[in-house]
Amino acid sequence: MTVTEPVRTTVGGPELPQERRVVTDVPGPRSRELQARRQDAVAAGVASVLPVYVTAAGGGVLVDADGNSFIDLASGIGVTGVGNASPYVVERVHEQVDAFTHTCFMVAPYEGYVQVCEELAALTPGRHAKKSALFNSGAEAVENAVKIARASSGRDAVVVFDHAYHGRTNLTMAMTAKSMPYKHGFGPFAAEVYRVPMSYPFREPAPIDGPGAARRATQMIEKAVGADQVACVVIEPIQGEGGFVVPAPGFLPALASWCRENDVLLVADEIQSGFCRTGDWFACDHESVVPDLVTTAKGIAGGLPLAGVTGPAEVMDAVHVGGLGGTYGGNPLACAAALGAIATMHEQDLAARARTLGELMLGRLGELADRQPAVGDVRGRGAMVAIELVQPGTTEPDAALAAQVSAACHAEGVLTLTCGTYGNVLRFLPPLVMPEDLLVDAMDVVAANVSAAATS
Ligand code: PLZ
Repeated sequence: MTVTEPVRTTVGGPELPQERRVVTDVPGPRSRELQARRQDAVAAGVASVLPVYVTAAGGGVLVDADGNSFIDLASGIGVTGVGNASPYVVERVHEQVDAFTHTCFMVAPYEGYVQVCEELAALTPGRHAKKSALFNSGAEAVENAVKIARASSGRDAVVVFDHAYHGRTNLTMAMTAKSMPYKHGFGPFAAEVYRVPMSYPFREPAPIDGPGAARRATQMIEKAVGADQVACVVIEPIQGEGGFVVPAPGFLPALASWCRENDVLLVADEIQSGFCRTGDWFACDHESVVPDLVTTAKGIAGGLPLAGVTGPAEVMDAVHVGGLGGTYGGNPLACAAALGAIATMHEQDLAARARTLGELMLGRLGELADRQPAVGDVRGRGAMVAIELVQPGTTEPDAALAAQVSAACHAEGVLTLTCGTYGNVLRFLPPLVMPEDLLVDAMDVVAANVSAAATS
């Protein structure tokens, strides 16, 4: 194939044609050219799921350098819930970039940072007095939540769960469960991190309800760590990278009660599940769980790097003055983007949109599971949905099938992601502004490819 001039779509956002369109091989010639340049310039350790080079994105699509238009079931790993180049985000960032780009909040502050903290206090679970600190990435937020928990409790131990993902920095690698690719060869890891069993209904060896699974975890904490040694229990209310694991009902409330009884801070890592993704502002809201600290990132700012830790004023203020911060944390452009994104979530009621998209996906995928025994489980909440692929009639993971289906979807113009400790989960994280007909089309492509690959 000769290298053709790219279709130059420089303006993205919701006005982009909302369609699946594959006009070249995937990746096409322009993307392959860029991929060759990348191979010489970009470290091999940084991988890409689908090496098509994006030129514009918006609504439910990504457009690449060859003019292909992909249905986006990734949202940049759960980031662009409001869509790419979302109008209020673009507007606010434009205004901010014209005014000033950076001062460092620790040097000379600005209103946007304060406003984002006010929003976080209002939106996160619980009506108590709350304060926040802002950072650049999810991992950095988790690190800081642990710092705050340790400073306020005077204790060292951090409890995390099987299948957890909390980041790639040294402390958060220790907190993350999966070795390859996140931890392999990168140790030694931070001390005083203890892992206990998660509630993972599909993979329980014997039936156990939510409170029972919580007791299993807290008994292990009491035996192996000692409750009075624990600064915090950190949990993703719905696990992300670990496989979109939704704990059994009652698990999170029982865990929260144990934490309260033992003066242990409960940290909800809502980095992937937060900001309307699961059909409410936060995944904890579904069972009315009020965590002590909440970590946020990803969906908060429509694609600009921003993260936060929010918690009770007295816990947050236990850290000495100057103990928290960083050069870029709460950068003015990122704060402007967050205020635009949050306004969009309110105005378009994206939590309701997430529920609608979720019902649509669960419906379609449920029908697929009924006729396809390779689909062992269909689960999720709101627009955070996944299927787990297995050897039919067992719970034996089939990672090869997940990879094969994902590649086939990519070739047909649907950007899917895999995840899970066993790599056998296909997960779906559409932008919450995705048109429904486009999502139906994407689900049909997924279903057809699961059926084709499972019976081949
Ligand atoms: N906590 C729950 O989902 C990021 C990671 C992708 P950062 N998940 C996507 C990858 O392979 O690096 C995540 C998360 C939860 C923390 C994080 C970390 O957030 O912004 O990637 O540091």
